[in-house]
Amino acid sequence: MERRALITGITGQDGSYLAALLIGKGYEVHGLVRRVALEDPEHRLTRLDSIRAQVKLHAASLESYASIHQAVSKVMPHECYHLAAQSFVSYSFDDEFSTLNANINGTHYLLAAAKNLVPKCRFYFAGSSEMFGHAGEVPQNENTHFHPRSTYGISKVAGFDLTRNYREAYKMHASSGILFNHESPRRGYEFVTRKITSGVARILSGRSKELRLGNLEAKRDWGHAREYVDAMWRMLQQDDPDDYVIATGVTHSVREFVELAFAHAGLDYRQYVAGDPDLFRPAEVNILQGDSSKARRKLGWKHEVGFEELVREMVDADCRAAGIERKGSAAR
Ligand code: G4F
Repeated sequence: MERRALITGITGQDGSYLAALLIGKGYEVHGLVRRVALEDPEHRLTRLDSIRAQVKLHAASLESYASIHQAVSKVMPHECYHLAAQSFVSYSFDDEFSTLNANINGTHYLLAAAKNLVPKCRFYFAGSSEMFGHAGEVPQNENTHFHPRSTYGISKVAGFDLTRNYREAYKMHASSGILFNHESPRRGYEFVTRKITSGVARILSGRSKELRLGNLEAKRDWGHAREYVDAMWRMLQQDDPDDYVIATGVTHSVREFVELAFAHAGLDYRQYVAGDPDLFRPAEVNILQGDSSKARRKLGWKHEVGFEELVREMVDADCRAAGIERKGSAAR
């Protein structure tokens, strides 16, 4: 029997990798997108270019229960992956209200529509290591207390609690992945890793002379997004719903990322990177490091791509996109 999957946030980094994974497994893949994306496909659907003919897109707004209800009733999915969110932590300080509204209500609307229309649908919620925030222990696992440090983190805790409550109250197969930072050449330019690797390419091509960054001492557990979407799928194949930390278990500072990215391009970052106090956050998450032993044990999931390989892949991709040919850069 063909299985139907519905993905919110399908146009993003994770959504596009997940859609390709599910197509490869024989799913009929549907995506919820904003109407503007359908009207401007050249700019807004680029990550779906290679699979565009194989996905069915439906216009809906996460701010409208009616539009979500309508889309879910059309698709009647067997599996639903809720990835869409205002996901840029820094922006959540600029507009706390819209971050909370979009992220909490969007999750609630989708859960409610699934419960009303397809109660046997398996549901995935994209939780985040930002829920741990100012964590009391390192590394963090599924039992670590949440202490979010932004409205983004708070909205994800609320989404996590909603998902757990639908599981307990309505017996839905609803699971949350607590994903640590995951990157790739498809990462949005606003996030620090892509800002750095695209900045390296701009400097190499002579289009820029410096890169302005905020807190270089923050530490993150960075993995590859392509591997992390596989964990999402594995969660929904389990007999019972549950919550899982997905991480590499290794942490590096932003400074280490910068140093390696510039060095890979043959540059010394100290000559190009300038500190910008405006880019520091009002409340920072100083260190994230995940313990994904439960996912390894129960899902059989593990990461393969390490920090150095990830940084090199992102620098190489941005250099290629900028038309820079360098010796030894791996084509992918
Ligand atoms: O790349 P970031 O913006 O990612 P952040 O805040 O860790 O959040 C990402 O990962 C979460 C999972 O843990 C997701 F839930 C979330 O949606 C998102 O994908 O910032 C990483 C670190 C921060 O400590 C930040 O202060 O980099 C530091 N940083 C230093 N300079 C900067 C900059 N971040 C950005 N975006 N831009 C800078 O110029």
